[in-house]
Amino acid sequence: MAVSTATTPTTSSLSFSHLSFFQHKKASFLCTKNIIAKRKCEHRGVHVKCMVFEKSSAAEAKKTKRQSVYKLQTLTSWLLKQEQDGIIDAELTIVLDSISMACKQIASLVQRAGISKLTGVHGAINAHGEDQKKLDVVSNEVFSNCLRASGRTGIIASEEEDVPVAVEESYYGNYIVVFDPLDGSSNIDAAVSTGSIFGIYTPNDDCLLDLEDSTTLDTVEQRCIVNVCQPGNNLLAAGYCMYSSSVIFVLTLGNGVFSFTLDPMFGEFILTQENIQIPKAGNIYAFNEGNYQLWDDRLKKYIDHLKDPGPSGKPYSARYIGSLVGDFHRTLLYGGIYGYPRNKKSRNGKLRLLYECAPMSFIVEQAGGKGSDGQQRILDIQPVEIHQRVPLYIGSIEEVEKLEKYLS
Ligand code: AHM
Ligand code: MG
Repeated sequence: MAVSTATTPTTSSLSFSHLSFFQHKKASFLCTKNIIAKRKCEHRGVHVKCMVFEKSSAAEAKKTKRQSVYKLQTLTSWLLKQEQDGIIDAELTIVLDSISMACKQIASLVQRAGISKLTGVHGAINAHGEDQKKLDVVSNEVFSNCLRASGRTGIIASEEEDVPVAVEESYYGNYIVVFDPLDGSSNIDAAVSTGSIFGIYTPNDDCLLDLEDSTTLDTVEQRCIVNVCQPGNNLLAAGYCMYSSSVIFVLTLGNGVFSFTLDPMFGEFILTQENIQIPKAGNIYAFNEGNYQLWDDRLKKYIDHLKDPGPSGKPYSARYIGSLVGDFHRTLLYGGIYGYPRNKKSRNGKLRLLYECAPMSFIVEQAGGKGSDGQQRILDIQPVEIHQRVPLYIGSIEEVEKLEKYLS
């Protein structure tokens, strides 16, 4: 029951079902059913109280609809709900929970990198001949430790390991996790956005692979490689965690895309966006245009077209962080296209199919977008090696299709 005093008539625009009033001095009012308190309790220079009753059924409905502002859905409780609904099993829930734990730890390491002297290079070179940053190495260890401790992961394949690693038999689990523990690590020392990317598969013994040089691999490694080399179509789950002004964990289990923001007050990921849909088109493009002269002429034409103001007088906007997770996250929310093309120097571009392009393509498709290598769907590509690179064009469906037309 709400009570208002007519000497200062309420400015509420709520409609009430009954109004009654008390007259303190002689006056006359209009107070009728289903009217707005301010308008109808006309005050004619005297003190009046209007007592307002809400219709009981409407009040009940309001009560049941109203959600407590203190009710938050954590990633853990959301995962348990997915398990209850039969979307994932208990094992996968544990694997995903352990990944979120790794991300929280990496977020804290990234944020404190300067303080903990974790900036700069580690001194080693990874499987791709690239200098490993200290945080690349540490993040890989954190990710691997969390997955091992989950006891539900059989094989892990990381950007930072030469070959997939079989988790010790005592901990043997079903799931295969592929990941890039810290993508965009060249941005770390400048405290610019970075992220972790992951994909989860079940073992697939039918996966065919040309193991010509298997003489150098022991049987465990062979089993790992065969199992890990699966097309993105087989992904059960994929996600990324962005370490930026907010720490954001984005996940798909194949039934839409959900986003969770790390609440620094109590260290939990909180559900902040459900069923994210990427805009069908968007006028932002993210390419490293420093490579323009190394690109194919058809791609150059496409980029020139984006820069052409055309009849609308408005060219596309260029945004490039140089961190796939950051560039992808913006594209997912605002629309547009992200591309890492092949060029004269790197025939297959730079990004890795298994743990960068495939998980991101699974996410974008779940959000209604598209991931392509320029000719074919990324999720259809059968990997032939763990660290295989492919060109990537990803984002709004209309933008990726327009690019494919230019390249065809
Ligand atoms: P990394 O996995 O070694 O960090 O490399 C991947 C990163 C992507 O995050 C980013 O989009 C791209 O490399 C940037 O490359 P470039 O500096 O050539 O534009
Ligand atoms: Mg990477």
